[in-house]
Amino acid sequence: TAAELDSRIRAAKRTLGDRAVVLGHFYQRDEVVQYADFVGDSFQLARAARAKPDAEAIVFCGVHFMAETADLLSGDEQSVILPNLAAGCSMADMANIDQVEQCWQELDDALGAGPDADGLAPVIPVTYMNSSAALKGFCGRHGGIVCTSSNARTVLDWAFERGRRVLFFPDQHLGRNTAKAMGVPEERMPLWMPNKPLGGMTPEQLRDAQVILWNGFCSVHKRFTVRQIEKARETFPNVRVIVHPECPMPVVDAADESGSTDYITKAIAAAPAGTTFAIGTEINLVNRLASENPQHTIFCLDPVVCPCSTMYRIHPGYLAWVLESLVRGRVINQISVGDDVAIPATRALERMLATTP
Ligand code: CIZ
Ligand code: SF4
Repeated sequence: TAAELDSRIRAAKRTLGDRAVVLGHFYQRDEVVQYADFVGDSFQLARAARAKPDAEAIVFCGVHFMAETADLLSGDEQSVILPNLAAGCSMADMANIDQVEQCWQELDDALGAGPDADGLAPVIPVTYMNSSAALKGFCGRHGGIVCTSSNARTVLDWAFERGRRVLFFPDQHLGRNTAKAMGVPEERMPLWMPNKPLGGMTPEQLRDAQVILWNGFCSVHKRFTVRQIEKARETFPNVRVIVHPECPMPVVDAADESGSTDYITKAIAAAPAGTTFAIGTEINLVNRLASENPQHTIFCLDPVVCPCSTMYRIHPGYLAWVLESLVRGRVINQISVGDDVAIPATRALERMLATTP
């Protein structure tokens, strides 16, 4: 029962004390978040892991790529545990490393590998944090970098100082919304379709491209529509609509603002009491923001509940299981990135940190 699970989890956490730290992503359900020592986005949680060097085990309630990032940024002696190994991310899975290598080979053949007369590389690979460690490592090996939804624009500026074009993984929407805000015309941000020769584009399109967008998306944020924004405005004429930049471009354009979880949280905190917000992001986060901010009216743009189905795979039962195993001295469901990937992936992350400390 829920009460039994609750007392098992609390007892295990008490026994483990500082030896284990439980991290909870913003999109986790409240039944899990209640046990988290830190709650945050993927990058904040990876940093929280590093800030707890005494914790032998980091129990990461989130999805696979986030646990990998925590392993990259945490100490060598710390083990990162994902309570349910089936908690992946469909977006991260859309940029499969073999397809990425294939794409890179084709780009090399079409554009040449070396820098041009201005010293600019033909393509700089940039990956969103929401990607496998293997893809971060790929970017690290090819002069590329990682970005988050908060610093995507700064990171693209960094990339354009070094290259003619950016190859952006895996979220086409974050890439397109960011490039558009920087003034890149839409016809110069073609979509790369894996498994099509030259990604399905013509040699001219490729030559003129500024941002080549990998064909990935988040199934949660892709659901938001312009119609939902219109409806919210019909019902609440003064509503402030904020959406995450993983939403499609027409939705970002129709919203009043777009921004990362951190942006949304700060905008809500800074608003005068009594503001009405319609938010286009994951439902667990929106509901939590609503209950933590009773001075405002806050609702999710999508009336049909849309949690992230893979985040949802972390259940208190799995948490009890991994914590009790730790009590018995057993590390299960460990996520460990091998050095061949970890070294270049960390390099790509460090480039980002140097750009946006
Ligand atoms: O969409 C996601 O999964 C996000 C924004 C995660 C994160 O914490 O970066
Ligand atoms: Fe992946 Fe989207 Fe779920 Fe985030 S919300 S973990 S990007 S599927």
